[in-house]
Amino acid sequence: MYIMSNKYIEKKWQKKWEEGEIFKARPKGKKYYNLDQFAYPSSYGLHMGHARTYVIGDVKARFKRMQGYSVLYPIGFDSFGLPAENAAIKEGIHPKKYTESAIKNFIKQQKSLGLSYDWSRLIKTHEKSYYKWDQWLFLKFLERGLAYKKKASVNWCPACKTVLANEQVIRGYCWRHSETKVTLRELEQWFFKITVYAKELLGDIDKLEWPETIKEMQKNWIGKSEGTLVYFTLEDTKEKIPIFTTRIDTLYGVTFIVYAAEHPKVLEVVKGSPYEHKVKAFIDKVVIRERFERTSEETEKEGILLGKYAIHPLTGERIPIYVANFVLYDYGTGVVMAVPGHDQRDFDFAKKYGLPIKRVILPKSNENEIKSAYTGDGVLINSQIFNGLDNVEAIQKINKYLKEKNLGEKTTHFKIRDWLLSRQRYWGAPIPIVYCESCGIVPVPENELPVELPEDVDFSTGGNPLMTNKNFLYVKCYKCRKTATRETDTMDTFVDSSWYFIRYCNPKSKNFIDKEAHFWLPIDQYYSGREHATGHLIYFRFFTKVLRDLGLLDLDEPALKLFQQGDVNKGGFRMSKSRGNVVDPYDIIAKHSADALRFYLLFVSSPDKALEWNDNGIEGANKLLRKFMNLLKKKRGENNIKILHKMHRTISNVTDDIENFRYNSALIKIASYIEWLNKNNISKESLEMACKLLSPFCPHHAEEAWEKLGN
Ligand code: ANZ
Ligand code: ZN
Ligand code: ZN
Repeated sequence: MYIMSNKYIEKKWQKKWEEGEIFKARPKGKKYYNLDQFAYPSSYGLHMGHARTYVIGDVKARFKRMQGYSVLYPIGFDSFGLPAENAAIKEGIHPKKYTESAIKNFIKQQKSLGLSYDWSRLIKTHEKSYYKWDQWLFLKFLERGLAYKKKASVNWCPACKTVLANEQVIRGYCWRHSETKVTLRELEQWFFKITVYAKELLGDIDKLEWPETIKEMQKNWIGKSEGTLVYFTLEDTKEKIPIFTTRIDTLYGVTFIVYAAEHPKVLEVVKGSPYEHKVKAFIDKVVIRERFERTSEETEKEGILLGKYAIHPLTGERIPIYVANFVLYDYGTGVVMAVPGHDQRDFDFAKKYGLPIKRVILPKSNENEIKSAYTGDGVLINSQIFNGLDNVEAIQKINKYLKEKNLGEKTTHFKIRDWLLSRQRYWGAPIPIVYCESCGIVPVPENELPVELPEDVDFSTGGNPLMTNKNFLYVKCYKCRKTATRETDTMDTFVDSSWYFIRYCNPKSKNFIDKEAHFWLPIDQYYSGREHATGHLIYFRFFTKVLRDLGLLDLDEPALKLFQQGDVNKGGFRMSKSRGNVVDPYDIIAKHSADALRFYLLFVSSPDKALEWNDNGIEGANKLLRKFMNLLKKKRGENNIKILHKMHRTISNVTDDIENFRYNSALIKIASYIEWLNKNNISKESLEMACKLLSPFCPHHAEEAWEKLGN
């Protein structure tokens, strides 16, 4: 009876599913919002890594439907972004054309896997019906003071005459001009004030059922640091130098002060001094030429004297001031009190430049010579009135003392920075702002949205192509009707993916949010990779909180559960185009079957662990499917205790395994059940149960057998 080809079975059921709108999400009853991360439609198409995560999500969706849930399982395309624009520049294809053909191909591949998406909710971020809402949200953020403009430095290629994204800068050179060094330029750019939410974003992490590694990465990224703001003074001018430290207990061990190279004070204090020239050259080297390497651990610490002194707040000592590459401008106050006795970076620097190293906390072991920084706890020494205190206690005492003398105070710093959303790029959502000579920055009124991205632009000029369309560029000011110019920056594509999960709830609605959104949200199960831990996975949490505060959502968090799939490797390396070790899922499906591929991807390893691709593995999957289909030929009898026992045990175990993403273990039990049926007397019910158990994993074969059994 197993004469129907795999191809035929797959086509047949995929067609039936589509025509019957089987997977259309209907908002009633118990809901389950199952979400695969947005797809980026690259022209390479879908690779095995995608195939694996999609199949993992699809099993869950099918399983939850079988349990009686209304399942929302949508898909869409994050279709703006740099790669499409690069292709346009390099190959002369319009990004829209490039993107749309890539999407078509992607959908074909997704469908061939038999994924049970609700295709009626498909969204594409490059369509104006979508990005209109990016713009609308931008205006809301602006009203709330959560969007603002400030100067920030960007990578600039003098040959391209354009801004480069970080990934277009290769070891300090332009990706298209390997001879041209990238420089820095200060441009006015738009930011979202994510820092306002730093505390809440951090505090709520523990409410999430997410992989610990991702939660840890977010905590570090947000980076809460409790410390002290202490004031040294500049000897010459008596100006205060505010310094952030987490180790105020080491205050008496400070032997020099270090500024970040970008700090404006540096040039100010050396101006007109004999040090000026050298300091300028040093800054130029660090800030521009070594920009990309300097924060790495291995980079040699380097600095230069400013020829100025700071006065220690408690001892009154004169302390030399340096500028060096290892201090970051945008952390703390951009200046460090260096304690080489207890901080290893400071120690390395002091060794290199022959600066004094002083212990102020007694190391636990005896020492004749100081060989490295001592970073442990201990008792304070060389610290005047604080001598003899335990260092943790000393932090409290010194803080109190400084506060009384107005020399410092306790403070908390976060590492997270505001989100720079401006891109000097064409292929993105235009920021809805115009600039008018009389009125200044004028937001585009809501009823004028969307600000449409024009198709007719010139990619050959270098620069931002949007500036080449005069009809786009010049506009009547919305306030005074005089000629104004449009903002030509477009939005970071992470804006698009920060709220897409809301749009799926009502993709065609005239409102941003309607009743259905409240039904489906929050996401019950999300699938995303660790590469998004400190990007997308923070941004969509931030948006959710802002939307809540705007009164649009009543949620604190977008996704309660997050699943992170393991890599797909071949030859021990993660599959990737650049490594040349990709296996195309489409080829495997064409050669074998979607169900065989699905089975294989889920069987060989636990979904959260790496999977080593093996070309022979797929044969095993085929064999099992054949065995399963051959059961249909077997003579069927009545249920008996033995059958019922085996069957119900399997149901119970498999259910539990699927619930907990132990798909491989579920499949082992299903395979053994099929094996058992093969060797024992079987009933119709036990066979039907095999179909049901297998159907989330290999839905085409399961449906076919189910139908053959008369259902
Ligand atoms: C004195 C000191 C002594 C420090 C000691 C550490 C150990 P976290 O915990 O990451 O917040 N720091 C402050 N601002 C900096 C900047 N802009 N660039 C580089 N380093 C900076 O780290 C806080 C510590 O990092 C601060 O405490 C400061 O060094 C350094 F035994 O001050 B510490
Ligand atoms: Zn260039
Ligand atoms: Zn105006």
